[in-house]
Amino acid sequence: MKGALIGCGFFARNQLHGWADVTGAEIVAICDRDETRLAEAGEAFGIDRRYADAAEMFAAGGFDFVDIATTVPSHRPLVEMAAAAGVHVICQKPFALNMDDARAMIAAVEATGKTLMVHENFRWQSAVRAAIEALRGGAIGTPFFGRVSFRSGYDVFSGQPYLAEGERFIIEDLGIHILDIARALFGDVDRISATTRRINPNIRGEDVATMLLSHGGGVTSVVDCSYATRRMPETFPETLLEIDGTQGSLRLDAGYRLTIQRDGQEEVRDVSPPVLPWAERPWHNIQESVALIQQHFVDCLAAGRTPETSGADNLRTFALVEAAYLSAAEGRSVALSEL
Ligand code: NAD
Ligand code: 89V
Repeated sequence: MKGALIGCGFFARNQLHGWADVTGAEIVAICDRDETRLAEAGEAFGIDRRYADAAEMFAAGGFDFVDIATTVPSHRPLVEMAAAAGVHVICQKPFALNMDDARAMIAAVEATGKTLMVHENFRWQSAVRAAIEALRGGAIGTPFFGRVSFRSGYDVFSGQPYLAEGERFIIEDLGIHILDIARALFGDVDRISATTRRINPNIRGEDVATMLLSHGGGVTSVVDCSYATRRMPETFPETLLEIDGTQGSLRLDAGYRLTIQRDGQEEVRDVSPPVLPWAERPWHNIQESVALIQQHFVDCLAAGRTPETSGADNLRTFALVEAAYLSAAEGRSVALSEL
């Protein structure tokens, strides 16, 4: 399959490396309205077809899918352009500015019969995946409690300055991943309560969020996120897990250590992600998950399957983000059915 990528910024470099590793797909064209970034990416990855205007790239065609790696304000126009061009679509998270835009993008691609996947890669991190597979395989029986936790003091603003500028920050940018992991582990959510705080005075949005989720299948989970946590060792960008089930318990601790206890026995596994040749610590965890979700997309298309984080699936993660902000603003628990 041939692909085109739009947005050659901070994170797209990982996506371009990921595509170079994927079996069954290659990137043949790139687009960025910033000519310097476009030229740098083109040179670094040997891609000659370069466009400053996405409409021109779609008009020229010659690719089966588009990978949209821009920030959220451009997602809807670009996804709609892709739908009009009749290509498969991958779109970065956060998928949309609001639920209406998210629904419109899903409908636009659905009408073409093509596939839409949101690049929600955290559930593809190999350590998280090991926990998901153990849980789905019944390693601790039926889960009834979970904590999905991401607490860090890492400076994300130097690489992504826009994160300091938005009215919304941690739930929209990072919490969205952690909420998605909670969904991957425990299923869909009926209600959510959230509190938020801003600790760092140099940013606009909230940098701490604590959320309580009631999952339809009976699990209660706590999803807690912070970029204001001073801890040693610094665990960025690890998601830590603590899960109780009817037959045992599972923990994913700092340092990618997975512990499963059942029937008085304990199994401890090192589930550290590999550092791919193009990756660097501490980002290697996220970087590997980029290549894995891209391969998943290609494999799904080849097999006629729907990707795990399809647009329709991700709408339910995105709804959790909206519901969490509503809950924090109004100081009440929010039913997902309200959205
Ligand atoms: P960035 O600002 O560094 O890069 C975005 C690029 O898109 C810029 O170069 C910009 O010029 C270009 N662009 C924007 N609109 C365009 C348009 N209409 N046509 C052509 N080019 C356009 O942003 P980033 O940090 O790379 O983040 C991009 C997206 O990736 C965001 O949605 C962010 O949340 C997401 N992200 C995801 C992860 C993850 O692990 N999944 C990690 C970091 C960032
Ligand atoms: O995954 C992300 O969207 C990133 C980061 C991990 C730094 O929050 O913005």
